[in-house]
Amino acid sequence: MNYNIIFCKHMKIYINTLLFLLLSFTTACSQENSTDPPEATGNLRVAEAFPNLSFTRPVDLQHSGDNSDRLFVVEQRGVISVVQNDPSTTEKTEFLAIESKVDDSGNEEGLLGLAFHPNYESNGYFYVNYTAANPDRTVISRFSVSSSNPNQADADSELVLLQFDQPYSNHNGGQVSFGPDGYLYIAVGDGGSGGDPQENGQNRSTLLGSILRIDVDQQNEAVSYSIPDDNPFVGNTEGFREEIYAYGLRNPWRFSFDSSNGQLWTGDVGQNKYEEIDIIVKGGNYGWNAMEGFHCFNSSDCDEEALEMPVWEYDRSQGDVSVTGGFVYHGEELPELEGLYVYADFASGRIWSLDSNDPENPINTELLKAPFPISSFGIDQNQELYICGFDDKIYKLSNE
Ligand SMILES: [Ca+2]
Ligand SMILES: [Ca+2]
Ligand SMILES: [Ca+2]
Repeated sequence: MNYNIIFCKHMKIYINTLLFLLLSFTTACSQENSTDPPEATGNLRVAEAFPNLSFTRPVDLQHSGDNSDRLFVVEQRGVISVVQNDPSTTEKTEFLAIESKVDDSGNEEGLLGLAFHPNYESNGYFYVNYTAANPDRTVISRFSVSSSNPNQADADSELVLLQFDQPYSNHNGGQVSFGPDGYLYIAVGDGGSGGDPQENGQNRSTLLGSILRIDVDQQNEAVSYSIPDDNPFVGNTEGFREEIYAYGLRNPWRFSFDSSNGQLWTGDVGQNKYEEIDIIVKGGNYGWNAMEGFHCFNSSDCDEEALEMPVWEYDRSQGDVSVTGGFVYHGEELPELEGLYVYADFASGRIWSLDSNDPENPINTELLKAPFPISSFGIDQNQELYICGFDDKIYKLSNE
């Protein structure tokens, strides 16, 4: 046993915890100094969805699409819990536990995303996105539910679809989601460090800095997926990875599809100045690291031609640090949000709605400032919106 490695790993966890506490502390201070009401602006407030339950560093929330009204909460350490979607529930069941496979020693590492197959009810397949060590890498895998217990996955059923090296511990993307086309979309960050030192964002011969799209239902001879025929770089002769759907992204941690029109919305985390919201189009180049938001990055002049501009950006002047992409709301409980994109800032806890019906004049409205960091949003089978609080609780927006 190499105690040095274990010691270093624990030191790394300790340092990351300190950094996180520092970030939380800074957030708490800025909230105290704010003249805004701490919890509510307008009629909306945050309310605990499951007052009797806590989750350790929840980073994703999904439903299984089988009308069972269950919610699956992903904990960064490598655990997925399942709960019945009832606010009075006192029970959570461990659906999958893969801590031994997952490397969560870095603040942005761990089990980061979960997607249920569109035919989950019949095939029992679900997909995860996690980081692993030796070597540091991202793993995209399929698992199966147990044949005898719908609240238990078969931990031995892993089929690895895709792995790629991670040069630094941060910027690992995280989202995995099926699009309305039935293909699996995967968020991949630029690899990490700061400023994209390896220039992965603009390099289409790496998967880093992209949103990928693969077909998990057709297996190629060599790998357990195939490339959709109409992926934008299919058949290229320049060595571009054919999995790439869009590129020039820094860390598109969370994305989602608008269920009314299929538009793909993402929050792309910025470097030091601007956080951005993008609508992702096939083959689009979102500019990183030539641009950060609407601005040239590290230069006074950059070539904006052929780049996709954000729908919206915000700067960091009000204590915001890192965008958490959300959903275009189509639930029933909050009719005032119908058709609006709801998203947040991780550190400040501010939650906004964005109306981009007139793309030339998007209307961004602050809904409220939550008193906790916001790692992710999720929806249930009725498209009602949930919030993963990094205070280990799950919340809903409420107008009551
Ligand atoms: Ca990384
Ligand atoms: Ca790339
Ligand atoms: Ca951009």
